[in-house]
Amino acid sequence: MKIAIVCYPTFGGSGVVATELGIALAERGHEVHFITYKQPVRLELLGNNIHFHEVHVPEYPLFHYQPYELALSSKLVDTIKLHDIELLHVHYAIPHAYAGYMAKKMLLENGIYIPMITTLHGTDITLVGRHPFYKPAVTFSINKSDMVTSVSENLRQQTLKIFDLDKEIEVIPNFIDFKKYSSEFTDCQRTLMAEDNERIITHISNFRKVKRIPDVIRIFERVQREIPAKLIMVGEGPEKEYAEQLCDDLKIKEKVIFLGNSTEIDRILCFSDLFLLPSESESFGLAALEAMANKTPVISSNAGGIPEVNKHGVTGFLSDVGQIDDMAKNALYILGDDKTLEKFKKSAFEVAEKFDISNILPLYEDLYERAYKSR
Ligand code: GMT
Repeated sequence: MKIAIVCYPTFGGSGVVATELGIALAERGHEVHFITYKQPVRLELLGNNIHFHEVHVPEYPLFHYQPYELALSSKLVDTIKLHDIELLHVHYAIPHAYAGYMAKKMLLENGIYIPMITTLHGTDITLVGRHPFYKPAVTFSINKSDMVTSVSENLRQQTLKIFDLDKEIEVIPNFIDFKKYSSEFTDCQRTLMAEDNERIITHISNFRKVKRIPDVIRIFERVQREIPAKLIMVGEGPEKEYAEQLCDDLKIKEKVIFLGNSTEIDRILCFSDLFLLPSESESFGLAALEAMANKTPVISSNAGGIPEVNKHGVTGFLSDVGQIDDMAKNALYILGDDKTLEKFKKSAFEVAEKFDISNILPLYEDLYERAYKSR
C-alpha cells in the first residue's frame, strides 16, 4: 500500500512512534511517505520504499502567525496526487487531522478519495485539544476522520469523556522494535557515568511541566541519601534550568548528569538500573516502555495509561501523582539488593516484549485494509 504519514518530527513520543511505524511498514514492502516540516529525528535511512517530503511555510510579513496547516494541506494534496498515495495516517490530532481533512476535501474535488486515519497520542487530547480555543476544531476533525485510534485504553476513555464524538476509537498500543535489542550493545559504557558501586537512575522526557521534573530530582535526592547513585537526565525543555538549579540547592549537582537530547537513548538505558516517570498525565509512557525493553524497571505515577505499561510490583511500582516519598521508598526497595534488582529487570523485559512491533504492526495493517476497503 502507498501510505502518507504526517507527524511531528521532533523527539516527542508521537513522532517517534510514527517514524518507527513508517520504517516497519516500509520493511514490510509498503511505500511510505513522511510529510512534515523537518526530517523526523529517528528517520535515518531513506530508500526506495521510504520518502520524506518537507513542508515549507514561506515567511510573509503580513502574517503574524505563519499558516502551517494551509501549507501542510497543500503539500498533502500535491504529494498524494503525485505519488498515487492510497491512505493518509496522521499522528497527533492538532493540527494534523484538521489539515488532513482539508486535503481530503480538496482531493475529492479532483475525484480522488483518500481514507484518513487519525492516531491520538495524549496531549493532543488531554492538555491542548480540550482547551476551548481548540476543542471545536479537534472535535470536528476527529469526527471527520475515517478511523481513529488511541495509544491506550485510558486515552480512549478520556477522549470519549472530553469530546462529543460519533466515532469509534480503536486502541492500538505503542510498540518497540525488539530486533534492535536482539544483539546486546558491546559498548555499554557504564564506567563513563558512574562508579562500580553506584546505581544509575535515568529520566528521559521533554522537560515540560507535565513530567514533574522537580519530583524526579527530589526522588533521586532521597534515594542517594541511602545508597550511592547517579541520576542521568536526558532531554531538553522549559523545566531544565529549574532542574539544574534545584540540584544545586539540594547539593546533589555532582551526582546528576544532564545529557540534553539524544538519538541514542538505548546506549544510555543499557546501563540504567531504574527509570523515573512521575508524570502528572501520560497517555502511555513510551519512554517507560523503552526503558523496560532495556531491562530497566520503572518507578512511575499511576497517571493515565501508565498502568497499562508499568505493572505494579512486577516491572516496577506505581504511586499517586506527587507521592515522592512513596516513589523513593519503592526505588530503594528495587535498588536495595542485586537479587531484587535482577528480578525486576527480568520482568520489565518480559512485559515489554508483549509490545514488540511484530504484535502491533498487524493491527495497523488490518486497520489500513479496512479503511481502504470502506472507500
Ligand atoms: O510526552 C510528551 O509530552 C510528548 C507527547 C507527544 O505527543 O509526542 O507524548 C505523548 O505521546 C506518546 C506517544 O504515544 C505517549 O507515550 C506519551 O505518554 C504522550 N504524552 C502525554 O500524554 C503527556
